[in-house]
Amino acid sequence: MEMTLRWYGSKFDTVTLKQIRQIPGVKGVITTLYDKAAGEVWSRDEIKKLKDEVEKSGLYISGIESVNVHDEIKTGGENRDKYIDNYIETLENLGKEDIHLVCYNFMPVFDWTRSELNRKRSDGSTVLAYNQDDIDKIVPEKMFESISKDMNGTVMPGWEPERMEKVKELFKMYEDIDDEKLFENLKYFLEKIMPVCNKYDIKMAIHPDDPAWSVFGLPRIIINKENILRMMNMVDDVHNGVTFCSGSYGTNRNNDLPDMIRSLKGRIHFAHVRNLKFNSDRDFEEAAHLSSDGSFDMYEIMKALYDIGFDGPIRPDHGRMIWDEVAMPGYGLYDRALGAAYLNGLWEAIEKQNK
Ligand code: CS2
Ligand code: MN
Repeated sequence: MEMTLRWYGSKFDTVTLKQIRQIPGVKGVITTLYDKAAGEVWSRDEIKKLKDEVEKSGLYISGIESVNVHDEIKTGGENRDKYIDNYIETLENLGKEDIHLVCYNFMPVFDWTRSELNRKRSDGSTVLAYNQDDIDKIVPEKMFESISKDMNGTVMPGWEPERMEKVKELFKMYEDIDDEKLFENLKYFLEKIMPVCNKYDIKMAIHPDDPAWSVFGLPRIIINKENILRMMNMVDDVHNGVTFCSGSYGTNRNNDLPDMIRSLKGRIHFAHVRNLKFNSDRDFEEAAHLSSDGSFDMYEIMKALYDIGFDGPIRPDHGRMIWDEVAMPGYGLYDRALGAAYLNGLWEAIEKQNK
C-alpha cells in the first residue's frame, strides 16, 4: 500500500505540494491536467512539466485521476474512433513519462452527484450529502446551478461550467443508451486501448458510479460486484482494472465492501477509502474517516485490502470541511490529512498483527 493524496495542480488547488509533503507517510500524489477537456490529447511536454513540478517538491506522481473519457466514446457516437485515438496518444505520452496508473470513469453526463455540498453536522463541520427526495425534485438541467453556488469559488471535477452549458445536448446524446449499450461501448473502448496499456504497462482503474444507481434516468453500470466482474471478464487483461472507492460502492447498502474487495483480488489498482453515514436508506452524508463517525467498518475495509496483497496507491477520499478551511468541497487539506493518518494507523496495526 502506498499512501497518496489527490492534487489538482497549482492553478486549481488550495492545497500546496509543500503541505502534502508534510502529511506523515504521503510520498505520492494523484494528479491530473485539470484544464484538459475530455477528448484532448495530453502532450508529453505538458506531462513532463507537471511531473517536474511534483518532483521538485520531494513527491512523485503515483497516478493520474482522471483522464476523462469523451461522451462520444461513452455513447458510441460517430466520432468515437477519433477520440479513442486521442486517448491512446495520451496514454502513450503518459507511458513514456513513466506513469503507469490511470483512473477514469464511465458515468454518463454527470460525474458524482450530491444534493448538498455544505451540509452542517453537529460538530460544525460541513460535508457533501445526498438526499434522494431532494434529487427527485431537481430538474437535471438545473443541477449545475445548484451545485455551482456551493463550490467555494473552485471548479469541481465533472462540474466544469463549459460542460454544464451543454447539459441538454449531453442528455440528448444518451437518449438511446441503456445499460447494455453502455457496457458494449465500454468494451469497445477497452479493447482498443489495451495494446498501448500493455506496451507501457499502464493500469486502467475504472472509478465506480457515485451514487451506485441510476440518477435522472441515465444508465449507470459500475455499481456492484456482478457488474464489475462482468466488466473485468469482458476484457480479461490485468490492465483492465478498478479503482475501489468505498464511498461510491458503499452508497448502495447491498454492496458488501470487504467481500467485493476480496473478489477483485489482483485487479484493484487504486483505492479511495472514505466513510459514509446513513441517516436513512434515502439519505447519506460523508463522515470523517473514523469508523465510529459513519456507517462503515473501516478496519474491515483496510483488512480486506491487506489480505488480497494490495500494493497500489490508496488515498483518503472526500474529507469534511473543518477548522474554517475554505477549499473545494471534499478536497480540503485538514480532514484528508487526518484521514491519511488514520488509514496509515489501521494499516500499520494490521501489518504488525499479521507478522
Ligand atoms: C470523485 C470523482 O469520488 C471521487 O473520487 O471525486 O470525481 C472521481 O475522481 C472521478 O469520478 C474519477 O474519474
Ligand atoms: Mn472516489
